[in-house]
Amino acid sequence: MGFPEGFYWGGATAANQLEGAWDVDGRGASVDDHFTGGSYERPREITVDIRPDLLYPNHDGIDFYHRYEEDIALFAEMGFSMFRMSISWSRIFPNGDDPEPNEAGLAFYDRVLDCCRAHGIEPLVTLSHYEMPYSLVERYNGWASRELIGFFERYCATVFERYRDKVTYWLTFNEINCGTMDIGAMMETGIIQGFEGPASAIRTTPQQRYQALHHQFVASGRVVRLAHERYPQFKMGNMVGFLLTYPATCDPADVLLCQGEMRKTNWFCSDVQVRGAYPSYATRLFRENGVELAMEEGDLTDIADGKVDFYTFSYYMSNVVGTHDVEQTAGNMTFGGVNPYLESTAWGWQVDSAGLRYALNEIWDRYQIPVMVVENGMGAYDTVEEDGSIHDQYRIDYLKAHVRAMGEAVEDGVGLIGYTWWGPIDLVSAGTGEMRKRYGFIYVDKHDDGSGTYERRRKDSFYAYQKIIASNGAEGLD
Ligand code: BGP
Repeated sequence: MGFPEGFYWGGATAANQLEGAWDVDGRGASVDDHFTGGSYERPREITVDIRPDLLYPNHDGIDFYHRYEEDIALFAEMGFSMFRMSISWSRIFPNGDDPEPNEAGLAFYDRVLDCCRAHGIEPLVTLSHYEMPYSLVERYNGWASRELIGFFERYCATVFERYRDKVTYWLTFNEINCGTMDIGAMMETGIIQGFEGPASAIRTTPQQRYQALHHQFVASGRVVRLAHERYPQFKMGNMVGFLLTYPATCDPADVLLCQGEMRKTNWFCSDVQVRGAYPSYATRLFRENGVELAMEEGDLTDIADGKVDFYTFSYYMSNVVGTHDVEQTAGNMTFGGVNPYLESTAWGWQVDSAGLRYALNEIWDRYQIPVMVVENGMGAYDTVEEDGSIHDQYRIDYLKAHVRAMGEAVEDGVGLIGYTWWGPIDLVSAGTGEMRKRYGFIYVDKHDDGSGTYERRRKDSFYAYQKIIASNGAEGLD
C-alpha cells in the first residue's frame, strides 16, 4: 500500500480558532468574536455587543498570533509538508469595506507564510473560514446581501496580489455546504444581524440560506476566475463539510431519502463549484422548499467560469437517515440517526473510517479532479500525567484507521493528493467554544475558564503522526 510520491501530509486550522489577538494591530471584530464559550450541553451564546462579564474564547485563541514561530517549528518537526490556515478577513479589512487594507494585518501573514516556506511547508489558505468582519453582519446581514460579493472580491484580490509568490493552493469558503443547514448557516453565511441568544435558537428559512449561498457561489466563481486569469500558477479549491449519510435499512424508501440527503447536504454545493452550474435536481429542491433565487445577469457565467481545480472536504463522522423509527444521535453538531455498527466520540460523533474510503471513491467517481482531505480528527478529553506526558492512544487509533482507509482509497484508484488533520495543535472548538474538546498532537495549556500558561507539549500522537509522515504512510499503522 503506498501513497503517491509528493503526497501532502499536514494539519489544518482556522484563524479565528487559534490566532487570538482579536483586537490587536488594527484588526476588526469578526463574527466569531461575538460567540461566547459553550459546551456539549450548553450552546454558545451570540451577543450583539461584547460584554465584559462574558468569556469569548476566540478573543485569545491559543495566541498563535504571537507564538506562530514555535508552532510552525513543531509542525515541521512532525514532518508536515502542508499547513492549512485561513486569513482573517477582518485583519485585512477591519470593517469589510474599508478604503485601504490594514498593513499590519497583511504583514502578519507575510511573517507566517515566510515561516512556513523557511520550513519547507506548503501553505493551503482558506479565504473565509467561518468568519467575516462583524461590521458586515451589522450593516448588511452577512451574505444575505449581494454587496458582500464585491467586498469579498476586493479582499481576495488584495491577498492574491500580496501573497502571489508565497501561496499556490487556495480554498474559497470553508464548509460552504453548512449554508444549506439551519444552524450551520449562521457561521457560514453570517446571517445573524441583530441576533442575541443561544446559537442553537437561530432559525433561517431555506429562501434566506440558498440566496446567501447563491451570493457565495457568485463570489467564489469570480475570485476563482480572477485567480486563473492573473495568477496561472494558483490552484483553487472548494471545501465541503462532508456528512456521509447511510440509509437506515434497505427499504427503497430509505435509500431514496438518503440519496436526497446526500444531494442536499454534500453534492449540491460540490456540483455547483466543481461543474460550474446548478445541478438538475436543484429545480425541484428549490420548488419544494419555496426558494426563488434572485439572480442578476452574469451570475451563471460567473459560476460557470469559476470551476475549481481540486476538491477538498472535511470528514469526521457518518450519519443515518430512515423513514422508520431511527434513534437519533445526541451529539453536538450531529445530524442523524444512530448507527449500531459504529462507536461515538465523547461529543457523540460517530467514528467511521471505512466511510472515508467510501466517500473518497464517491467523490472521485463523480468529479475526477484531485482530492484532498483537509480536515479529519477526533475531539477528546486529554489527561496530562504528573510527568507532563499525554497518552492519547484513542487519537492515535483514530488517526491510523483513517490513514489506512485513505491508503485503501488510493489503491482503489482515487486521485488523493493530501491530508491535513484538523487541529494539529489544540485550539478553540468551533461548535462548542471549548478548549477541552482537544484535537491536537500538540497540547496547549489553556482551559475553558480562560486560565492557562499557553505552554505547548507534545502528546504521544505527535510521534505517531511523525512516523506515518516519515514513511509516507507506509509505516506506523499497525
Ligand atoms: C469543522 C470546522 C472546523 C472545526 C471542526 C471541528 O466543521 O471547519 O472549524 O472546528 O469542524 O469541529 P468542532 O470544533 O466543533 O469540534
